[in-house]
Amino acid sequence: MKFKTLTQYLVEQQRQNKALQAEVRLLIEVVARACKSIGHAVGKGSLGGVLGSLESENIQGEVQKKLDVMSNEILLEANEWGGQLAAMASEEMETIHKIPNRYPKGEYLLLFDPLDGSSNIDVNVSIGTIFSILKAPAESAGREITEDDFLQPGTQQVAAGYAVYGPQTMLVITLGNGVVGFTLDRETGTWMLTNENIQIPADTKEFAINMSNMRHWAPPVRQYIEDCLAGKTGPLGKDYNMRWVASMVADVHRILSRGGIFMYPWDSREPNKPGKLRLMYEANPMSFIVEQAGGMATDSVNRIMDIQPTQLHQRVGVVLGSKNEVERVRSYCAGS
Ligand code: AHM
Ligand code: MG
Repeated sequence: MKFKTLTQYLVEQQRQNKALQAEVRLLIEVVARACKSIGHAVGKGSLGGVLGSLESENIQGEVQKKLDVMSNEILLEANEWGGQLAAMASEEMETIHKIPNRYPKGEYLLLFDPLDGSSNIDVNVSIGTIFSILKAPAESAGREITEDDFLQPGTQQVAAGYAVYGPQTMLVITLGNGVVGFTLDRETGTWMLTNENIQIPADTKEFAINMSNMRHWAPPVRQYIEDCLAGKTGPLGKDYNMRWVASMVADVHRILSRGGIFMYPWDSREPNKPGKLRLMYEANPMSFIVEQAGGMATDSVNRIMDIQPTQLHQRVGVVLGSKNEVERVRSYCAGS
């Protein structure tokens, strides 16, 4: 079987869609190359001396793993010099990373979670990289980029994607016209188009949530999960299955592969925060991908991509996946 390469796919996309700028195509290629390097580092594990934690904490107060920091550096270095970007922002950095003056600047903004699923790094379970591309506001031309320039709703994303480092290394992207997946041929180091037109089934019998937080959830979320657990004879009339990898990338990848609902809702452990996951680096790019695959993504009630961000590291509740099931959760939560 002959597969297209990522480069071929992107060049063809650009021919078909004149609005797709060459800069975006190049940017995705650079991000994909950086993901390949991260995948190599992840794959070396103890042999590369990359496992374990550092003394440092990130802006969210989380202890940084060596691979979190390495992945962040790989992405910064790879993307700094190409001339497509005005600035970058990362889950692992307090503020934005401006393109140094020695390099040309472009008009795009790149945001990423360099290594998602940090708790799985040292136990050899799938982890990933998530990214989102925005355009810098037109009025920022000729002046320094600021954090405020990044505070655009998810609907403004030009492209988004993730790489999952699992049994296979895969890259899933959207340019706003559907979702496609590439598998890394580890022998030739080439991303090959293996999954065209990815679609999430509208119905599902599989949910993903960290059940250990049940006592902290809002009553409607608790009610929904109790109804799922009640099975065929309960109000939902279905026997549900449960999966929780604790790497959003892996959980979302499963949903893109066979449907399901992923939930990390608000809970009372941190009552003043709307959720655990980050809007700009995790929720927005994943919502763009899920919507482009025919699914739905909400903060439990409202569409995530419509949220006007007020802070770079803003958090949000996340309920995404199979449309009818996300809609069901919305009806539980909106009624409360
Ligand atoms: P991270 O970006 O620090 O790795 O945290 C995000 C991860 C998600 O990938 C995953 O869905 C969630 O945290 C798991 O959280 P928990 O350990 O509370 O189940
Ligand atoms: Mg993360």
